[in-house]
Amino acid sequence: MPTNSDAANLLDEIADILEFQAANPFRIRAYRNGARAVRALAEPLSAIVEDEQRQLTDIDGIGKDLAEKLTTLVETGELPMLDELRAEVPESLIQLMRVPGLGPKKAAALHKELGIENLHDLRAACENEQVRSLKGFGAKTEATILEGLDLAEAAGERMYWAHADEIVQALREHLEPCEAIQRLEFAGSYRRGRETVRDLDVLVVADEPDAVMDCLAEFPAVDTVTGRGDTKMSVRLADGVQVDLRVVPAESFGAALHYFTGSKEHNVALRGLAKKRGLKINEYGVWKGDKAVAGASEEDVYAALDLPWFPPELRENRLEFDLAEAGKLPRLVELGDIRGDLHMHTDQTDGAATLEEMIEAARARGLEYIAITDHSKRVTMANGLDARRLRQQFKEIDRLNQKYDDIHVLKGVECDILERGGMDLDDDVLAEADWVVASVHYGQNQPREQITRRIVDALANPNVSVIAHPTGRLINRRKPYDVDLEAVFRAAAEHGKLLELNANPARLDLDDVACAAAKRHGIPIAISTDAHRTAGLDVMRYGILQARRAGLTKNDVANTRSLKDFKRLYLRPEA
Ligand code: DGT
Ligand code: CA
Ligand code: CA
Ligand code: ZN
Repeated sequence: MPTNSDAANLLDEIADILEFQAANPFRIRAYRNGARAVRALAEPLSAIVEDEQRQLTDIDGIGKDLAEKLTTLVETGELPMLDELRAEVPESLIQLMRVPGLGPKKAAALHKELGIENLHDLRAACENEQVRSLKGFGAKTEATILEGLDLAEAAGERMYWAHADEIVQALREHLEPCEAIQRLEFAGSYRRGRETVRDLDVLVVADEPDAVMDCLAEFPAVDTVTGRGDTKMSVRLADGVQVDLRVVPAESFGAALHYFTGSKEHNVALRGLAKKRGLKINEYGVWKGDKAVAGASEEDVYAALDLPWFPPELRENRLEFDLAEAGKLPRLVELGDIRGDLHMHTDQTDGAATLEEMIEAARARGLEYIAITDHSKRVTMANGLDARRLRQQFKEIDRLNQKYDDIHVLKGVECDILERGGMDLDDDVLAEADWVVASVHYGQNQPREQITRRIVDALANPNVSVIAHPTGRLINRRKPYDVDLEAVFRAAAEHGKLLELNANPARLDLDDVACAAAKRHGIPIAISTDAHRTAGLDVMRYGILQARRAGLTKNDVANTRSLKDFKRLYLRPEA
């Protein structure tokens, strides 16, 4: 059960994110006042919630809406509104407003005026004295922020792959002009597309290692050089991320790339296979006695062991060696295979763009079909749709489908699975939709049996097409529900339903292991962006990476199908 101080912190976090989003000041103040009131309470919130004679609304600073949320929080440990907000704002921006001396308002101004996305941008802007020139900032604020950044550096979680990728892109751009570099590759968990990354591993072929290391030292985001040898260097960036650089000879590049791509488990297994053949494998090459039989390319390294080249995403010693042995190493799905996007929101609920703007954005990205899936009425804080408003939206979609001939818009809805079980909208309404995404947003802390039953029952509903973010986890921030995934897989397979791989880098839900299991059950996966604004459509690539790690091929992913095939395979005949 959350303590008063936990509850107050959560309300403050809601206020922070709302303030960052420039929400209505009265709304923000309501959460701040609520946080203060809860912090000041002389007894636990639960005592008041459990006492039938008393109401939370009796407390000064707690209105009806807040009282409801706090009751849910006390009874279930959940604050669904905060979960939604956390999924809307990139983690790097939340880190930004956490920097001591900054806060949401200033963070929003820096984001808006200077395009600052993360701690690294922030440090750069401070050091270039760009921050002091902004209205409402000054040299003193700038210095305070720099001190705050030093504090934040100690944080040290694994970062989202999406964040690692931002650093990699910047670093690539910085290193590319360095003439000493002949080849450059990022290895490690980043290359394997793992959902989180601890540090970055860079491999370089160069004649003059010193020139390369000098160049890395000049990368603007570098805070400290933590180690430097003849061919090895480690640096720490302003946001605390470590980068390991190794310079290797061209004839060993493949072996080194293989070794430092990992995973360690994959490498260990490979070493075992080499040993069986009387070979030795290390970061310099594959060896027969002291003669190198391979090393320049990864293909050579694997070929020396009679193995095919493994896509890095598969190198976890989970299924890749068995697949290779059976000659069934799959051709993995690619971003270019995607033709549709089956989960997105508009300003009718908690999205930022209009229906037409979302359609235009999807067209601009070359999508052939999309499903508009706004929230249902249970999600009051997102202004969820009731039957009347949903039918209104369907009419609007019919109208727009007349207008465009290069994209088809499916009439969809993201319908909540109620806490007590059952769907938030009546079956006659759901039957009018082409595509029904069923979601758990409330009652996430229910016992395993109860929450599993809700999801399994939803899959049995003939109107439900797919389960969205089936485990509800938020990477680094919230555990999955205690759901029996095997039971969910059995139900999905039995009823011919799909499961979602939500591509939001904070969700990536189902994860790689679960997607691979779903595939074994023959369940088609829908990789969906769950976009809440037009730019949200671009997260598809993170979902693709996770799908590749699961060994999914184009045919395993429902939204690679042509509209015609998609309709034939996954929609009711009348849709
Ligand atoms: P991370 O950084 O925790 O997200 O994950 P990785 O996989 O990037 O791990 P890292 O940076 O410690 O090492 C990079 C690669 O180097 C790793 O994937 C495999 C290889 N490696 C590191 N230590 C060992 C080891 O003790 N044995 C073997 N066989 N390989 C290792
Ligand atoms: Ca690493
Ligand atoms: Ca490393
Ligand atoms: Zn959604």
